[in-house]
Parts: sequence; C-alpha cells; structure tokens
Amino acid sequence: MYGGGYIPGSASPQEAPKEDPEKLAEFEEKINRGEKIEPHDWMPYEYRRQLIRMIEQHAHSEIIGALPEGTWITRAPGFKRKLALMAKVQDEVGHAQLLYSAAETLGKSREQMINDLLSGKSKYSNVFNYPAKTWADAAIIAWLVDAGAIINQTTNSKGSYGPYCRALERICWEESFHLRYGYDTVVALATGTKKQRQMVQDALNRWWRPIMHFFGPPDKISVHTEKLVRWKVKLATNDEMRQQFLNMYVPKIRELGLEIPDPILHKDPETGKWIYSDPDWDEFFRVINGNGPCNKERLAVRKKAEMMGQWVRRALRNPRQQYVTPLA
Ligand code: BYC
Repeated sequence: MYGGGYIPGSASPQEAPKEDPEKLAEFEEKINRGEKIEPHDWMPYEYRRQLIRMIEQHAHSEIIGALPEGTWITRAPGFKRKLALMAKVQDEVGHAQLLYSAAETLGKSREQMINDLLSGKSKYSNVFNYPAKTWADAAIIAWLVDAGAIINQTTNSKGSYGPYCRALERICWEESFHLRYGYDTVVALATGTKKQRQMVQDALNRWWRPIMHFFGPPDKISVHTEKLVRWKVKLATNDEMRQQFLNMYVPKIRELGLEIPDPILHKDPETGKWIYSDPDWDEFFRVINGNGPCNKERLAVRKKAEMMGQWVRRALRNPRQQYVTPLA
C-alpha cells in the first residue's frame, strides 16, 4: 500500500529502503513540473517520513497552541474580546483536526500521533512552551505568532503534497482573521494608558526571542531544509522566512512606538538583509527538547484532556454499551 514498502513508524531514517532510481527520477520530475503528489501516488520513503514528521508537528502545535491563549478566555477584557478569542482558539483546534487528517493520508493513525505527542516523542512549536503572563502576551501571540505562521503557511501552501497544501490554504484564511484580531488588540494596548503601553512592551520583550526561534534554526544548522526545499515541501528556508517576517513586521511594530528588544537589529543597506543578535539557539534546543518553562504543564493538560475524552471515543466505537464519564 505505501511507497517503498514503508509501514509508518516502523523504521528509522537509517533503515530507509533503497529507492528505485527510475521511480525516484519520475517523482522528482513531477514535482519540478509543479504537479501535486497525492496520497495514492508513489513517493519515496523519505518524502513520506518527512511529511509525516512535519505535518504531525504542525498539528500538535495547533492543538497545544490553543492552551496559552485559551487560559485568557475567561479573563479577556470585555464581551467582544472574549467572543473573538474563543472563536480563535476553536479555529486553532480545528486546524489541528485538518492537519491530523492530512497526516493520516500518509499512513500514520491519529492515535499513534497523539500517543507520540503525549509521550514526548513528537515535537511541537517552541513558542507554546512559554507562559502567557498577561493579557498583552495573548495579544502579542495573536498578532506576531500568527503573523509568523501565516508567512510560513502561505509560502508552503504552494508546495508539493496535495492534502497538506489544501489544509494550509484553508488555515491561512482563518489565520488572517486572527492576525487582524491580534493587531487590533495590540493597537488598543499600545495606544492606551501608560500602564497598558508598558504591559505590551514587556510582553514584546518576553516574546521576541521565541518568535525569532519560531522559524526554525539557522539554515547552516537546519537538518531537514535542504531535502524539504528540493522536494518543495518547504518553499523557503528558515532564514528566508525569518527575513520575510522582519521585513514585514519590524516597521509595523516600530510604528506603534514599541521598541524591539534587540540593540543591533538593522537592515544591511548592501545586502538588504536584517542583521540581528543571536537569539540564543541553545535555549531553542532546550525548549524543543522538553525543557522549556511550560513543556510539562502543556503535556499534562493534553494528557488530562485525552483521559477525560476516552469514554466519548469508546462510546462512539461501541454505541450500544453504556459508559459513565470520569467525573460521574
Ligand atoms: N519548534 O531541520 P529543521 C500556530 C525542530 S501553530 C519546535 O530546520 P524543519 C498557532 C525540527 O522539527 C503553527 N521544533 O526542521 C497555533 C527538527 O527536529 P526533528 C506552527 C522546531 O522541519 C495556535 C529540528 O528542530 N507552524 O501558528 O526543516 C495559536 C531541526 O530543524 C522548530 C508549523 O508547525 C520550532 N519552531 O523546519 C497561535 C509550521 N523549528 O523533527 C498560533 C510547519 C525546528 O528532527 N513546520 N524545529 O526532531 C515547518 O514549517 C518546519 O517544520 C519548521 C522547521 C520551519 C518549523
């Protein structure tokens, strides 16, 4: 059933089967012609493995990403903000569902993916391992993390794997609403009282480094970029996306009178590229490997949700049997 005789989760990259060179060449030509690869098409083992890894991590990021903002629903200032934030958080969870479905087309079951998230085997985005300490943190996430996500997702929605691209297109529609909501929330704080301005500045100070990390490690140490760009899963490198974010958002942040917490940040007039301070890549690797400020808390919440939902899944599989909820 699966190209290269691959059973998802059964082999490490070192055990990858040797691909038929003719099939591989045909596959790469198809990608170079700009055609989409669909689930029933032949694909090399490594393409499938990379896609599962990336789409699954993306799905986990959406579902875990609902948590830092989700904690602000009950405390959002005013009814309209509560409604908007609730809708946003629901959208993020919906994105996870779309992405899990896209990853399932490659042969890994949702159950396996959730198990790998909960056991710590699969990664999810670094940014969601930091706390949203104040309402301004929730605002900065909604504006700038979503901005980063849109840059990544709009670019990669032109990629080679059909189901992932279609999921990304749909997600980007919704993310653009989130971006407007986030911007509006930040503007309200940045043009508010002195205390509100300070609150949003403090939040930007806390989030700047994680946002710089969000696009992934620098190209010179990125493990997967070269292969993913060749196969048009990633349409730009990590550094290119980070530069695109800086190009678009540094002026907007400064326009609001906010100060970016990087004393050397400037655009090199000759190369047109942004020069920025080293955002501490050791911290990035610590966080993505389970040792950030909130990793344990985030997984504990997901484990609890999984446990509380068990009876629903069992009841759906076996509707005639009676179940009691864990709370009863
Ligand atoms: N966080 O070779 P590299 C959202 C890992 S959610 C954690 O450059 P790649 C939102 C990487 O996995 C949207 N880990 O990797 C939701 C690899 O480790 P493994 C999130 C990261 O794949 C709710 C290692 O570092 N967006 O917006 O070529 C509310 C080496 O890296 C990160 C996506 O998931 C990271 N930031 O490129 C609000 C986009 N970066 O697997 C908002 C989809 C790297 O070898 N993903 N690592 O153990 C991608 O586009 C790519 O996977 C990345 C990394 C650009 C992130």
